[in-house]
Amino acid sequence: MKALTRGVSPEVAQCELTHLEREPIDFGRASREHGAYVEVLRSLVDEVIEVPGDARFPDCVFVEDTAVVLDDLAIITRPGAESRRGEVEAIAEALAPLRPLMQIEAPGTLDGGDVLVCDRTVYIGLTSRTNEAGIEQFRAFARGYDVRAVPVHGALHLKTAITRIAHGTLLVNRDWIDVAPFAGWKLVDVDPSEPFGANALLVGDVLIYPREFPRTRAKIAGDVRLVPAGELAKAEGGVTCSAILIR
Ligand code: CIR
Repeated sequence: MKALTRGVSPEVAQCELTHLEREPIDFGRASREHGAYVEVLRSLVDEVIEVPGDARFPDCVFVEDTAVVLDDLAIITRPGAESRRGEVEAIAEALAPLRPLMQIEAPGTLDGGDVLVCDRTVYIGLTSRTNEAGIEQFRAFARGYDVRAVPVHGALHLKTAITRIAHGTLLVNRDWIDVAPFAGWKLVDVDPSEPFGANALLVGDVLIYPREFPRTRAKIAGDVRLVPAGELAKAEGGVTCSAILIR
């Protein structure tokens, strides 16, 4: 497995914000945090492809939103936030040698943070960033996958509300989604004091998880690697957002 990451933009403090109030973001601290995350990833995958950060794109570290890599193709997104649309160019270039590329086009919008791939089932959040047209285009590209739209309320992305933490198990904050579409899965609820604790990154059998959510962490079994994620959380990012896994 490979992972693709992108450096923190020196302009990260000017990031998009939807549900959070703006707070100062320390570029140095955010970069150190990201460096620690990349090191953990490096210990779990064969190769980390690092695309440099870009001052033109404050949110570029959240590389997950720019592409979804499936077994036999990669779908380059059209991010819902206009300020982020230019991020896709460098990522398409990095992915071109690895997969045939498809591209979401206007009027479609889609952020990778809304796409939860579970083997051949793909759940896609309908959010302020991802619209019906984006999901329709994704479905047409992803032949052989069962693509299901999931409404999300009050969270930025589907994966703010739900992620996979093990084979057959999802971690969820039910305040933001109805869990009916996830029948058949074992569900672990976040601790109510840690609403942002549902975002975890499963790499093989190992879970990368923010060290800021100890109560939820205590509910998770298996091999968990804790990473600092507090500075980029001020930019509304979680641990899935900063990597694209290429299996
Ligand atoms: C944004 O609003 O687009 C960024 N500030 C945060 C994106 C986080 N990405 C993700 O959850 N996949």
